[in-house]
Formats: sequence, C-alpha cells, structure tokens
Amino acid sequence: MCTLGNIKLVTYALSLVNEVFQFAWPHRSALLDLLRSDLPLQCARSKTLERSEHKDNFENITMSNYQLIYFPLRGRGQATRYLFVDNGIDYKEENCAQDWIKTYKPKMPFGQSPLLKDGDFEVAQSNTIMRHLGRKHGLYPSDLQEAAKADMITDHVEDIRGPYVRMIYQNYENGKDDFVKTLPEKLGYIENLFKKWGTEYITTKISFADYILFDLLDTLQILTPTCIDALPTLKAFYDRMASRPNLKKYRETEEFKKMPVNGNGKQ
Ligand SMILES: N[C@@H](CCC(=O)N[C@@H](CS)C(=O)NCC(=O)O)C(=O)O
Repeated sequence: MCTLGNIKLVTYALSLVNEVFQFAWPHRSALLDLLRSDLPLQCARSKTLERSEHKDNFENITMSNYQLIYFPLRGRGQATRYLFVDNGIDYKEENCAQDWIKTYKPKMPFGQSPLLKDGDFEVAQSNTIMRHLGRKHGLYPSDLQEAAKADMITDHVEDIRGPYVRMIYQNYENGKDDFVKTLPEKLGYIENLFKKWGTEYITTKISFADYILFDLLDTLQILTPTCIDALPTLKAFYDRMASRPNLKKYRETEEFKKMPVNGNGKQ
C-alpha cells in the first residue's frame, strides 16, 4: 500500500544511496583495490609509510601492489630496490632474463626493462620509476628548488651512467682507463654542489635521487675503488647512505652480494 510514510521512507533510502554513490564514485578504483587487497598487509604498509621523511607529500593509504620486472643484476634496477628496501615498501620482483626477446621485450613500452607495475599501471624508464615512487611515498621534494636539486643530480648521474654503460658493454678493455680519467671532474661537480648546499642528503631530507646517486657511487667504486677518496663530502654521503639500517642489512644479504653489477660479467 502506498502511504505517505512509505513514500518518505523510500525517498530517504534513495537519498542515502545517492550520498553513498556520490562519495564512492570518485574513489571507485581505490575502493576496488581495497576490496581486492590483503587488508592486514595494507595496514602494515601504511605504518612503514608513516615513517617517511617528506611528511608533506605523504600518502598514508597505499593501494599499491608493486612488481619490478628486471634482469637479475644491479644495473638500472638497483636504485629502485634500494628505495623499496630502505622505506620498508613491499614489492615483488620478476626476472625477465629467460625468454627476454620473445616474451618480455615486445611487452615493454620502450622495448627495454626495468618496468614497474604499480597495480595495473605500467611505468618504464628507470628514473621515471624512481620519481613515480618518490611522489607516491614522500620521497620527492615538495619545495620547487629542492625538487630541482634532486632532478639535476639525477640528470648528472645519467650523464655519467650513459658513458659507463657504453664502456662496459662495448669497449671495456680499451675504454676503461679513459672513462676513469673523466671521473674526478664529473664527481667533483657533485662534491662542489654538496658543499654549497650543505645538506646531509641531496636535499634537506632523503629523496629518490639519493638512491640513484648512491647506486652510481657504489658501481663506480667497484670499477675504481678510490674514485671518491679525494671528495670528502661525497664520501660522507656515500657512508651515510650505506649505514642506513635497512640498506646496510640488505647489502649484507647473499641475494645482494651475488647479484652481478652488469649483464656481461664486466664491472
Ligand atoms: N633509459 C632506459 C634504459 C633501459 C635499458 O638500457 N635497459 C637494458 C637493461 S639495463 C635493456 O633492457 N636491455 C635489453 C634490450 O635492450 O633488449 C632506463 O633508464 O630504464
């Protein structure tokens, strides 16, 4: 029977449904992720993220489900592993070495790895992966000038890594000495900036770029162990990074120690 009371009840129920819908629709993908996810794990992740140092960029509910697809070597994947490990962020790794050409390469956005899967979203280009994770986990400076510092060191590292990779894969025997000779000048620029900026990390708080620089310095010291000895500020930075508890523990594992630096056995 259609009474006034019933009509009011139905109208009220409909307005309630409407409100729930209005709230839920903009968050639909996050809510779906949450429903699909392992809730206790999400809580554990949030706790680790609260410790993140760039609080202003902090994203306290992570729906992320990370998978790093890369070769079993340090190469261009190591800085990402450092970022994950140091910040207690859960991730899985998929080794793409087997059947690279047939199975993996055609699926890569630029035909190369690493590739980060952030849920269904795919991110290629190692430094873009680092910036993406930086922005998500409070490791990308919110201040414009600080962000520019992190970006400029990242680009300078790339200016060193490019020739390093070419030397390693194309001209190791004849090119190593010439490459090593370029390092005092190139690393000296970073030393000067560190002195000028006067911070313990590239910016006032640790950012994605520190892991990129740390990995480069590590790689270069394997090639030429004394390359930062005459650069005290850079050396102090390297030691500071290496003694961060999570990184220290990870770097003592057999998994890390066994990992080749490059894909052709040269280092
Ligand atoms: N600019 C790219 C370079 C990626 C790159 O050189 N990847 C290499 C491994 S480190 C690769 O996929 N090599 C296999 C191929 O090119 O088929 C990045 O930074 O991610």
